[in-house]
Amino acid sequence: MLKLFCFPRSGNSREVKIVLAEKNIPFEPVNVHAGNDVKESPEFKKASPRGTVPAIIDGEVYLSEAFLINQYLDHKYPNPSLFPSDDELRSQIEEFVKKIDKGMVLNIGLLVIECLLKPKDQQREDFKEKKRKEIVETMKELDQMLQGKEYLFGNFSLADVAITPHIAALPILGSGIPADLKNMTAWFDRIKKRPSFLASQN
Ligand SMILES: N[C@@H](CCC(=O)N[C@@H](CS)C(=O)NCC(=O)O)C(=O)O
Repeated sequence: MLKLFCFPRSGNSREVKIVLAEKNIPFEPVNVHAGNDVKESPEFKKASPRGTVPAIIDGEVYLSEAFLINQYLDHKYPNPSLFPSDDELRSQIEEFVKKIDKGMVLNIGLLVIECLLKPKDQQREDFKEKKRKEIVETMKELDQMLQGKEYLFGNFSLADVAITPHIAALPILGSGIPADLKNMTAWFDRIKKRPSFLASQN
């Protein structure tokens, strides 16, 4: 059975869990933060040379990086398809995910460190506000992109998967989708209704 190295609150791991659930692929989750030595094991190091989760072992395939794993899964388990076959659309999604990783996901990661991992007396309020503002700027772009669409690229795809678990973390970081971003609010409501989103929570 496919093995997924992950931990419960990892947004990047959740991206892969969403795809596994959408495609109904059985898997064995291995929590690398459960007080075990998994991170030191040769199999984890082979799957994830940089030591990050998510990482998978699927037969002979050892792979890390959420988007790469999800592309691999979509290719091997094509139903339902989450990555269009059209080359132009694929490149657009690839570019989009790179941009979102750099702008949005990185900023959310920095907020997690600042708000949740640092001792209270070392947290910088001005830094938090700056990051929250940058996140809202990206959300405004997403809201425009979603005008007249159900999902970012039409049908539900790896583009939606790459961002939703991170958006879900915003409320515990003193942020969230501003109410005036109506397209994004409606989109996230649709996402939350998908069984894969619920299934990926743990
Ligand atoms: N670009 C990578 C980022 C992976 C990443 O930063 N994962 C975090 C957890 S969300 C991690 O493994 N941090 C080290 C740790 O928690 O031990 C991806 O998309 O998979």
